Amino acid sequence: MRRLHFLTFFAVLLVVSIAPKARVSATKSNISRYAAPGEIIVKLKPGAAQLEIENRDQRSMAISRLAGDRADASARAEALVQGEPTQRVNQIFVERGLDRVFVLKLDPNTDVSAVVNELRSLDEVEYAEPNYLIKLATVIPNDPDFGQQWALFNPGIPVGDFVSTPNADIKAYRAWDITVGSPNVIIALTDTGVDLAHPDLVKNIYTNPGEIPGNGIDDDHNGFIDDVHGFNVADQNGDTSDAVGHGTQMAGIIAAEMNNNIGISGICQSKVMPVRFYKRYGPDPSQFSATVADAARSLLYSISAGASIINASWTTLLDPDLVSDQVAQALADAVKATNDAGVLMVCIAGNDGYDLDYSKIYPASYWLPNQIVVAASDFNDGIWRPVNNQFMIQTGFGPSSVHLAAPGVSVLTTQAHGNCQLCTQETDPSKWYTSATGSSISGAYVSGVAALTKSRHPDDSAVLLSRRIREGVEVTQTLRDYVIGGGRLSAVGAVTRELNITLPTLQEVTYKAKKQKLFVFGTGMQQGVAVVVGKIGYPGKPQSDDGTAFMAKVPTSEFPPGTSVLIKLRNPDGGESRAIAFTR
Ligand SMILES: [Ca+2]
Ligand SMILES: [Ca+2]
Ligand SMILES: [Ca+2]
Repeated sequence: MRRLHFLTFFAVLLVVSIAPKARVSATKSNISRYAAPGEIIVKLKPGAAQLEIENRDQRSMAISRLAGDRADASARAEALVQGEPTQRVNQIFVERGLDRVFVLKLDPNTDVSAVVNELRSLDEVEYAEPNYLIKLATVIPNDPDFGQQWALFNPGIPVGDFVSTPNADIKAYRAWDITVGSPNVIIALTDTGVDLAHPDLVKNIYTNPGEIPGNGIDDDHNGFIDDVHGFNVADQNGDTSDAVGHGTQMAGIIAAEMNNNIGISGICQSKVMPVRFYKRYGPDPSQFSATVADAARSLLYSISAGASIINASWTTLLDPDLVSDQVAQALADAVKATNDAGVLMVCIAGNDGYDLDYSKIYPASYWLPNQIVVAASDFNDGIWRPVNNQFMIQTGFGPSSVHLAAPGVSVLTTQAHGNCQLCTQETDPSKWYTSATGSSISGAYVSGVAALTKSRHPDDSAVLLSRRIREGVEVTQTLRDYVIGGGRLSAVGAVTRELNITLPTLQEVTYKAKKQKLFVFGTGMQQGVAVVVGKIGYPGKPQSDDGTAFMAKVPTSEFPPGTSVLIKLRNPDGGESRAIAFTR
């Protein structure tokens, strides 16, 4: 593990700025520096008596009473799943047990680690964990003129005081000869919100066509009131303006408007859907925070709203002394749901110089098939190092755990205006731009390229999109020790990449309802094939030596009698069979 000394300063700054509330009880327990005071995420086991209680308030009370004496009159348990997801999405959530996850809110002075330990010993409880905090991964250089759009096309332009290397760029211009991105592709930006009034972003912000703003009614019946330009899962309303200024930086990289004679150009002209999970709790710009529970909710909303790509330029703020204990299981459940739903999830290696081969950073380290993990590279195709110490590494990396690198140093992007920590006070919109550095930025580049690739190949699953991006990289010697194969993102490489895939054929399906076993018969099925029922993939187990029969455990609820259900096969390499309709 390599770490930066001077980053300690940054870490302290972030902890203080993100979690000022935590200072109240910081002396009590180390956990309070890393988790929301008094908050615990608890997942009940299937069949727990509390889940049977129909009345929401009574159920909340019953669950909070699991904390015993520590649950005073104000204690409550909020369901992790918000709104009322559609049947298809709800199936995924139920399959993952997300409907059994609750956020327990106790007195802020509660000794959280003691309660967590008690809850873990109860029969009803599957897991319990502190509600850890989330941290952003952008650094702002001091020099406002530092940034350029070198990352898109670099003929060797100077970047600030530095010389850059020609062709150390992602070849965006060549990809744009093929596609600039379809407006039908939605990138969910799970972040701090977006400056919705920014003239270089306004055209490419997603608008929900079925929702009437500000009438307090869920017009499109998706379970979320007034979700016009995405949703604010932290405050449970339609306000997706930028609470911090971070999301606006991401939005500009991904989809700033091209050829409008102002500012910059994003990688794609697809639609960015802000899913805000950062909360402001006071007038001072430093008063914001975010928790694992709300990050998980942002992922669930992204699934519900039909995004095909999720940008996650953030990581959990884990206590380095307790890392092995801190898998953030509720976040893992939510990421698994994004995998079930076939949404590509772009994750970052973080800004703390950790080697992810040895240190776990979440969500990157869940390492599910729909996740792609990125580290930050600079304008010479080098790994991102601090300017004043070329022996240190600043980005997270991993020669066998990080898929690729993408530009993350001193790039020009859009800046939010108004009253927020990373906001500009300028009134002239032509000055609403900033230079930004960090693996967050690298994540945004990958999301933009993913949107271009999806626009070119609309039927691609998350796995196929990920493969085109990973196999379309430019291999560099300079990055070889830091990311798998030494690859740096290439937009033209991803968009033009042809894949070798094995297309399975599904010939016959039988279902044994009593044992909940679905048998599939066909050809071309690989080890690890998934049987996809509706949208959910179930792992297939081989039933014959010649690989022509597999079995998956699928609950009866998937097959309402008399209803036609589509079933298909998906090989681990991304090859999918034609779907056949099955009726029980
Ligand atoms: Ca709605
Ligand atoms: Ca409405
Ligand atoms: Ca522009």
